[in-house]
Amino acid sequence: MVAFTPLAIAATTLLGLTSAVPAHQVRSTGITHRITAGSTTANNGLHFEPENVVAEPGDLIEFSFLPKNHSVVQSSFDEPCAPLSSSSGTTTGIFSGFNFNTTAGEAPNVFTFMVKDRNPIWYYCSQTVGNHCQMGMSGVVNQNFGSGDKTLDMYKQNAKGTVTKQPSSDPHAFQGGWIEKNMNL
Ligand SMILES: [Cu+2]
Repeated sequence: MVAFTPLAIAATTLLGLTSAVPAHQVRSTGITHRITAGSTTANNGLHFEPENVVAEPGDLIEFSFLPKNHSVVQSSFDEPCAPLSSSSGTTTGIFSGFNFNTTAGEAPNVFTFMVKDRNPIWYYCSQTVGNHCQMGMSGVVNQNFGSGDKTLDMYKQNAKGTVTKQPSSDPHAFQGGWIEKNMNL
C-alpha cells in the first residue's frame, strides 16, 4: 500500500488542479449560435431570437443587439428577472452590461460567452424602461426538456409579477463573457 501513496498524492493534486481550471478551458467546438436581442416583429421588439437554444459544451452564444438598449443577464429559473447570485449576494452568473445601445440596426459590438456544460442557462433583459423582463424578454440555453414544469413559457409567466434587479451598480459592467466587434455588420 505504501507504493500507492505517492500516486494517491499525485492524483489528489491533479484533481485539485482540474477543479481549479477555469471553465473557459472547455474545448471550443467552433460552433456559434447567434441570438438577436430585440426583434423587428415579435412582442413589440421585446424578444430574443431564437429564445430557446440547444447548445453543446464548447459552443459559443453570441448576442447582437437591436434598438431599445437591451442587456443579457443570467438568472435562476426560480427567480426570473433577478441575477444569478451566491448566498452572500455576489452575482455569479453571466451578464453583458448596457454596452450595446443603438438607434437603428444592430449595435457595433456583440456579447459572447462559451457554454460550459449542459445545465440550463436562463437569462433575461434587465432594461427597466418598458419592463422588458416582465413583458417576456427572456430566453434559455439548454432548457431541461425532461422536466415538464421548468419551461420558458413558465419562466415568462413567473416574471410578470417581479421587479427587475440589475447584476451590478455599474451599468457597463459585464462578466462571464466578452465584448467584441460585430463581424456581421
Ligand atoms: Cu430588452
